[in-house]
Amino acid sequence: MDKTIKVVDIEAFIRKNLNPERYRHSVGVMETAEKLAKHYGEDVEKAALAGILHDCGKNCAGKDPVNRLLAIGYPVSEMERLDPELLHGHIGALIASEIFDIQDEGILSAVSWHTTGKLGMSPLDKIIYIADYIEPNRDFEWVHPIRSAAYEDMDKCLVMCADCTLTFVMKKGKPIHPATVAMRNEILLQAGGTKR
Ligand code: DGI
Ligand code: FE
Ligand code: FE
Repeated sequence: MDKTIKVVDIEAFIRKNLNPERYRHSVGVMETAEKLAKHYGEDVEKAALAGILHDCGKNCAGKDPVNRLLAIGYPVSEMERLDPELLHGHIGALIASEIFDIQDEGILSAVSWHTTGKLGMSPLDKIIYIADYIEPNRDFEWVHPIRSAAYEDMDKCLVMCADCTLTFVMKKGKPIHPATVAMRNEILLQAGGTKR
């Protein structure tokens, strides 16, 4: 199937299944991911598809995300069981593959891990993680320095996004997903210990 037809189909699915704000956010992530991909010399079509798809697994409440993921061998952790919102990326990848026949591992990975990040992030994983933070509809205190860093130093920007998520999660008194800590440590150690 042609990429343009796929994006139109996916947009229609998201418009129907998610609320208008989430639809606008998804289009914003798609467009921002395309810009980042162009800037960093990555595949623009894959970035667009991963961007429009990234939150398609939202609203999976009541649809038993835990058992759906256990059934395909994803090892759902205690934290994810208690807070299934953490699983919407993995459910999104399932929907992408089952409903839209997206079989590209790079796209599926970027959708799966966009909430927590993971060890060994690919450039496309990083683009979607960052685009989710900086798309034009996002408006919060830390977004401005994160937006400036996005086109200067992708890894520095990734750490800034992770710091922001970790601060948000800690303020809420919730447990921190180990994949975010692993990703942040890995990037910082690759940079010799710090990105500041
Ligand atoms: O889906 P979005 O709102 O666009 O953004 P997202 O996929 O980054 O999801 C954000 C949600 O995930 C937000 O409600 C906080 C939650 N979250 C992210 N990291 C962690 C987390 N929740 C917990 N408990 N622990 C985390 O480490
Ligand atoms: Fe999300
Ligand atoms: Fe999102």
